[in-house]
Amino acid sequence: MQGVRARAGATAVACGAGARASRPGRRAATSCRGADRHRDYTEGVRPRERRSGLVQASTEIPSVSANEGEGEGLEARVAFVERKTKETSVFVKLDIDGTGKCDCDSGVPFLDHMLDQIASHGLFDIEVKAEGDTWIDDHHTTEDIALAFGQCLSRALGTRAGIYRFGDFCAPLDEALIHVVMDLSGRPSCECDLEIPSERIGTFQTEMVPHFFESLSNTSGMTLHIRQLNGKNSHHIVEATFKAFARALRQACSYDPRRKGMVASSKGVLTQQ
Ligand SMILES: [Mn+2]
Repeated sequence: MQGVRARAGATAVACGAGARASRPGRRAATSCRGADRHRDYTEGVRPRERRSGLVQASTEIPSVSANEGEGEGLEARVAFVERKTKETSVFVKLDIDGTGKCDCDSGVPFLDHMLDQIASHGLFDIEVKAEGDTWIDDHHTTEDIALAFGQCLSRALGTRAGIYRFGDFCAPLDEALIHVVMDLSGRPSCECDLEIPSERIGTFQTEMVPHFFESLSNTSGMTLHIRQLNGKNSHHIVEATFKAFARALRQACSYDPRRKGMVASSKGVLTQQ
């Protein structure tokens, strides 16, 4: 059987909104708003959900004082995005500091199973409702959910001040062993090196796995490396990839108490302004 060797570089997304990445420079204009300290280390968080304007990305630079009193002026790291094109209608909501709840009805059953892995192992709350042109195939729906998820992540992270920024996790699933390394650098880049033996898992085309991650990387401003260290079973390989991604993302998003709310960058910014 012909293996799918997917080495994903930057791929221009097919159509639509201005918030999508453009090919040159592989940089997406994502927005950054709001505060960003981890709820676990604070009290009195004031939840506020940010609504995405899908087309315009805000260039507003938040004025967040890292030394504000603990629990004052902080916001929940929650965002949602609604995205409509002629191909799909997608709603994605993400709470970074969630409890692992997944309420996903993407119309692509295997993708729901994988989103459940992200929520469960990343301890994120994820809601996805999508209606897409799945009578053609799962491509547009999978891609657009990934784009919206990346946008949600970027918005929920705000300035990215105080977070660890880097994440690194290696997840086994039986014989499969997948290593995921990421940097929430603001720089979209995805190297996905998976050898998935079968072309489909159920009805899901396995070539959509690297495409999912490169789309997510583009709109979230994430540098992402995925390496398959071992694996024979396609379901195991893909599921271990999503588990490792979830744990690495949880690590990268977590608040580093030693950072004291400062941005983990010698340059001073982690956003794409
Ligand atoms: Mn499974």
